[in-house]
Amino acid sequence: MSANRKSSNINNIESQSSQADLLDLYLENPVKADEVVFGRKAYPDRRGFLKGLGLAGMAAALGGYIPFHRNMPGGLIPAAMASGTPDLAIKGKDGLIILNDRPVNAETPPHLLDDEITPTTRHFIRNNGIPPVNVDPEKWVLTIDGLVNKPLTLKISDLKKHFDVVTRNLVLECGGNGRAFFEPKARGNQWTYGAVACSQWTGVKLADVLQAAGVKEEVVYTAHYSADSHLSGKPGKLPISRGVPLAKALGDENLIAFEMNGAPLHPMNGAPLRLVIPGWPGSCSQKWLTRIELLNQVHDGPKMTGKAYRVPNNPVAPGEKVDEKDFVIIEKMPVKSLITYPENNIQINTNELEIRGHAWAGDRLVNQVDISIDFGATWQQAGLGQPANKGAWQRFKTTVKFPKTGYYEIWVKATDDHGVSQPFAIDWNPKGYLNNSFHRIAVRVA
Ligand SMILES: Nc1nc2c(c(=O)[nH]1)N[C@H]1C(S)=C(S)[C@@H](COP(=O)(O)O)O[C@H]1N2
Ligand SMILES: [Mo]
Repeated sequence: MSANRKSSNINNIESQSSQADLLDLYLENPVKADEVVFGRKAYPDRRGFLKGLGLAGMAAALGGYIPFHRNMPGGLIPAAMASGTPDLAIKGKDGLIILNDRPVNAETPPHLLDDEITPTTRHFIRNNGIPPVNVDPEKWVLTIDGLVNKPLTLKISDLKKHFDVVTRNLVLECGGNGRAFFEPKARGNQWTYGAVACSQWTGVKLADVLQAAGVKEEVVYTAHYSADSHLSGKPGKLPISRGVPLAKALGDENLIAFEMNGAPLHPMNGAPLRLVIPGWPGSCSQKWLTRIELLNQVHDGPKMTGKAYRVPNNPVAPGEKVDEKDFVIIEKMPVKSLITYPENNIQINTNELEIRGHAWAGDRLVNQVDISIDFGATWQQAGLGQPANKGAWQRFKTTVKFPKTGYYEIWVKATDDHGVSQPFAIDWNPKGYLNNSFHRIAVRVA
């Protein structure tokens, strides 16, 4: 193929639509997308070259011809895409940083989490497998079974008809949020700060639905099942199936949700139906929910056993090997906070600056938030709001005064209602969970 023909190919592709097509294809069927873009059989060996339509599509998506396209390894996420260029945003998402394309995992930069209610466009995505496609909300069925008096099969319309519908702001945070800062490195998605959100969810209370089915005396744990498929493509193999102790499941804060911020759920956030179990690792909040089973023992589904979503039962030194039997399941998430204004690395010409953000503390309340501009030598207490409801985050706000020009770091530290504060150092664990060390941003005063 001549160079001319190549460039005319690119010109023929209307930039906007091919970006959307390519991204949609990656979201719906990454194997196929890689085949189209990188040539046949890009998976599992991830080799092959960008050519033909794939090259044209990628070039259009990136906004220009790629002179060294022959050097691009199969499956490479272009840096332009990985850095969250708005052009390449996932449909219905805005400004997320893509960490992985298969499965899709994307986090939100802290300054885009400034709203009290996180817009759907900015809610992070954490997928363990491949989301279902062509879901029909009218036909969706949720089964409640296991150790119940009366198994239930409920359509979404039944949920709306037979149960109280409630709306709540609820924090979802991935257990691995902050993993990127572990040293030695922990394997898995390298989340920095933005695998957390507080959207407004509408649905029915999990407790009401379980009570309606009649929880048998011997029940101690739930098991959650969904319609996404395993990366291997093996039929019937589940990417993830977790659960919670019955006492948590019966908490008034948990929802079976069919709306997010007043609209149907985003396809990547579990449409048409999901659990939202605030304060516990996000993995407890099964997306694309099809079934809840009640058990007389701790659930043993994928990502419940071994070291998944577990931490050592005693503190360990960074890098220390820990025996599998010494791990415990993560329950409530620890106290944490995030500066959402200003953005990291800003330069200002005044000596006063408003600082704001959110704080949250698993099943607890946040009692105090402190800010330091001198690397933790002194702290000033910030104003702190109440949560909109149980499970929502709390707004903090304060104004800091800089004594002179120069480089500063703003540090934030929250304390929960049991007097437990965020640590400065990371409590290292082998899988990189529960990093609630201080959030810091840089400010240059000119
Ligand atoms: N069915 C299903 N549910 C799931 C997951 C998944 O991969 N499949 N990921 C879990 C994890 S690990 C997290 S942190 C949250 C993330 O929710 P979000 O993608 O809507 O932000 O969903 C949880 N529910
Ligand atoms: Mo997660």
